[in-house]
Amino acid sequence: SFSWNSYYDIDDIYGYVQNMSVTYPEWTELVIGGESYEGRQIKGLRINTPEGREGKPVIFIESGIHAREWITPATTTYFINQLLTSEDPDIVTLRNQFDWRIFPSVNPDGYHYSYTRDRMWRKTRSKSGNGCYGADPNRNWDYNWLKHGANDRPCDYQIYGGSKPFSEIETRTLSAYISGIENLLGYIAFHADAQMLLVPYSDSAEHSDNYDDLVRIGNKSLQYGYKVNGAKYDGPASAAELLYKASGGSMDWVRFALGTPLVYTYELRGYYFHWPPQLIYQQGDEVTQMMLGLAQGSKDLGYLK
Ligand code: 0X9
Ligand code: ZN
Repeated sequence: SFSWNSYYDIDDIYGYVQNMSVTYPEWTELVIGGESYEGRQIKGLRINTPEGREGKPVIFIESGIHAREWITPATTTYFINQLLTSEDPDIVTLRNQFDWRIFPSVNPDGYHYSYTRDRMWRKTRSKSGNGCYGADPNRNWDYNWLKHGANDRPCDYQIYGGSKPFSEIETRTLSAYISGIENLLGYIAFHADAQMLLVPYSDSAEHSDNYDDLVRIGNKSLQYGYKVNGAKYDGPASAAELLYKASGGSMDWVRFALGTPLVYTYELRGYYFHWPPQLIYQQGDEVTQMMLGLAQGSKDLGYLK
């Protein structure tokens, strides 16, 4: 059965998601966020009761957009488990505060390929021309597409932006799902393994209008996380300034094309995308506290009633 001391292939991850929807029918709804090139459904959970979620802001969690960043789906299922089973009153409050949409793996084909064939695979698995496969799904969103830190070479192993914005079925369908969400307050993307907290812009050194709020709330999140393992994350700061300029990511599209107020990229821990499976729970507990800090910070700054 499913646990958090090993890494699982995509069928088991989605099986866990499906199981939770059956085990906690009052609290969860299985949701399909989109589909993949190889025909998989991108499965997620909506968490809260129908009455509980009414009028509550949505927080969306996007995980595993990069195939090789295995700690992100593992951490996200860990967090789902916390929301559904923890008796810690703070976590119970966190569950009840939002209309959660949580997607542990938004690049299922890539993840499966990384799991079974090529550990360092990052992209999708579409046929991209010249006999090569895949585009970087975090360079494929329709905001400043291909402007910085991406290229038009299908055989590039890392940062091929795709043949056009939303050329990949995963980003096209997922972005349509996200566009349909009313009351989207927060969007969180999990990556590995730079151990940083990043906010928009991803491709300009300018600061967006609520940049200072994003940094304050992000600091609260990092403070909460720090208490768990004493792990220090860099930031919060703009992705362009702290990491590198990269256009076409989900973060800037959700922030500026949709106008979502609170948008973050968490770069989790690891070493060349490896994180010991026996220690998934450490990353999971840290992220759970980070989400508590994020909610607290949002409340302190008036984003949340
Ligand atoms: O390059 C990325 O997409 C992310 N780093 S990773 O090493 N996990 O690939 C950073 C994403 C930050 N946001 C954007 N630059 N859009
Ligand atoms: Zn990544």
